[in-house]
Amino acid sequence: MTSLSDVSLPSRVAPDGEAIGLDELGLAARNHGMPLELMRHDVTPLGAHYLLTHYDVPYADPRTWRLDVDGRVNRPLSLSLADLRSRPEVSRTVTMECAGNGRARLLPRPVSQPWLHEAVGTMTWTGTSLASLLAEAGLADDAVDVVFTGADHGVERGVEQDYARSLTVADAMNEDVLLVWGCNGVDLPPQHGFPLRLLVPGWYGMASVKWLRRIEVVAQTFDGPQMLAYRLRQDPLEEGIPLTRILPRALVVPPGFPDFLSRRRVLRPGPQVLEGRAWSGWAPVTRVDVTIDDGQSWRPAELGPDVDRWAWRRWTMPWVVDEPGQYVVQARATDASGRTQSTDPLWNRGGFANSAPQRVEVTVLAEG
Ligand SMILES: Nc1nc2c(c(=O)[nH]1)N[C@H]1C(S)=C(S)[C@@H](COP(=O)(O)O)O[C@H]1N2
Ligand SMILES: [Mo]
Repeated sequence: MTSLSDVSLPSRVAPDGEAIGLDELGLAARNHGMPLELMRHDVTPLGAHYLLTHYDVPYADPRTWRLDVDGRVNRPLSLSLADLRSRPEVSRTVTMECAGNGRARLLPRPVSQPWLHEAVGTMTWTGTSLASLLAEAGLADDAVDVVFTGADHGVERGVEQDYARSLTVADAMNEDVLLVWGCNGVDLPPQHGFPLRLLVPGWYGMASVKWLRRIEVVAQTFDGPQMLAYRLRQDPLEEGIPLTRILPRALVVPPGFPDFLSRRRVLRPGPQVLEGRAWSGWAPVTRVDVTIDDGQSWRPAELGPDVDRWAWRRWTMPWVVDEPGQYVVQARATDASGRTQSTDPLWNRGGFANSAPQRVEVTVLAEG
């Protein structure tokens, strides 16, 4: 072993019949999902939000940590945590979802973090506006992209790198984008980006760079490896379509009680209320449809209050279960832009943006 290509292979699609392997299990154990029953909470309890960390969680000393803002700016800045915290504070409740959510359901399966449906969470994030910081630094006339670099370092598909992602100047100046140091009322935990992360509401999680240490304004389009990786492609060599905003999705709080191993749901007859959450990064959710017969018939659910522009919305649907037997419950979200969850998974090599509906298999027991 003398080169990085000996330890880091190109991306791969599992051949027919290849089960999830130990590499994928290792990733799944590090990067946990949110238990779906916790969707009963408007805000995901601390520690239960999903996690996705490509490399290692870096160690940061808050006393010496600094954020550098440089490149094509008129006044480069170097800020301590105290400098940042003295800026006007904003808190927003935001739903974040990994672009790979649903990947393990694709056939053939792209080999990577094998999410089922649980790579989502909603926290109340506290920080300050990115746009006002960039305005203070003053963007040069030739500014094109803003590059955000984390303190974490690794190798991926043969390329050694710091995790880095960019936004165009227009996207970075959007007033919703925040630099955050807190979540759910506490300092960011190390695994969520301590001491500072970017938060890009409405976008898939990869845009929200954790352990942020540098913001560099550049005069050309940034095409770092994480910009090239998060694209929808059928073929590894094609240019592909960059992932940006979150497609609409609804999930169901699994009803009844589970079997330990299969997670199959068990219910006793009687009145039930099915519930869940729905979100979209494109436009507010306007409709959720629910089926209990595996898609033969759909009925509209009732929507709960719109809590925050970028937070998921609760939905409910009464269900009087009178016949013992097997049921398959699914939910589908539609947003105000007219986007709706497709029932056919959108297959792509990266396994991204698979918003095919969750199928919840339910066994209703005979009375008694
Ligand atoms: N520096 C850095 N930022 C990162 C990542 C990372 O590995 N390193 N992972 C990204 C991805 S793919 C996702 S989905 C979100 C996950 O954020 P969370 O772990 O706080 O839920 O962080 C993003 N930001
Ligand atoms: Mo992700």
